[in-house]
Amino acid sequence: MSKLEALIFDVDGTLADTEKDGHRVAFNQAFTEAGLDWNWSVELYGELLQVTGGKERIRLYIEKFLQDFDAGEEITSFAANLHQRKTHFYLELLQSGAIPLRSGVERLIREARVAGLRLAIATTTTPANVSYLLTSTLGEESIEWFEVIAAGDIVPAKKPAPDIYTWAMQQMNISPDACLAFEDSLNGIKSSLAANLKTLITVNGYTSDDDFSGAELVLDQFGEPQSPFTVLQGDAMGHNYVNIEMLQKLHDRS
Ligand code: XBP
Ligand code: MG
Repeated sequence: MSKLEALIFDVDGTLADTEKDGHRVAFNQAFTEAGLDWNWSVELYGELLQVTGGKERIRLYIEKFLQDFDAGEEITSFAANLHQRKTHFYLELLQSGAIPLRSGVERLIREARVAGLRLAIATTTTPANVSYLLTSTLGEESIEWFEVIAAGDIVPAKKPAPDIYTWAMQQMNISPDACLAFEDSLNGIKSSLAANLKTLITVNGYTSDDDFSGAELVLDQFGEPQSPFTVLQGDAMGHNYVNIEMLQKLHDRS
């Protein structure tokens, strides 16, 4: 059994609760700016989250709900242009500090650095969204803390395909059994398990009913010493907030 060497984090829903009050709001701002009478409610957005990738989500919406929609141009370029404006609005939200990191995330990242663990990111979201989230919450230098930031269109197939995790590990020249993955959704765990990664889940409002079979542990949050997590599935081995000692035990247990 390899020693735990690296932590690979998903972004949306894991590092921060970005979907309901972040991405969804930015999509609606882009629709309004484009003069479209589209509005993705919290509920509808939850349905559209079945597909990863913002451009892909726009296309799903059109194909599923607006079959006779005439974009006036090729749908792929229409979706890409609309998505670019959505990203502009999302980055504004991040810069405003509207989207904080989830409970325990900053503490765990800092503890991992002290412990000498390698850090990486494997996400479907647009690369700029990652750097803006990190710098707006952890400061400018935090981007350097992550050896690899694997994001968005860098791979041909997005989650639930394993590509983004496999690509990140190739860049790090590391094998899955020396890593742990952190995810929040069914698409996410399908991706990390297909990449042969032990996976710790923290659920959120959109994913609490997802099937996390195969996860090492399912929690409501990483937690803090004064605000413990709730175990939803698996054995936390007597711990009540996620720290490096717990992760090493999780990694080493068969
Ligand atoms: C979540 C996604 C992303 C975001 C929106 O990514 O599926 O598409 O919802 O970001 P992950 P973009 O959970 O893998 O971090 O609009 O930039 O795609
Ligand atoms: Mg996610």
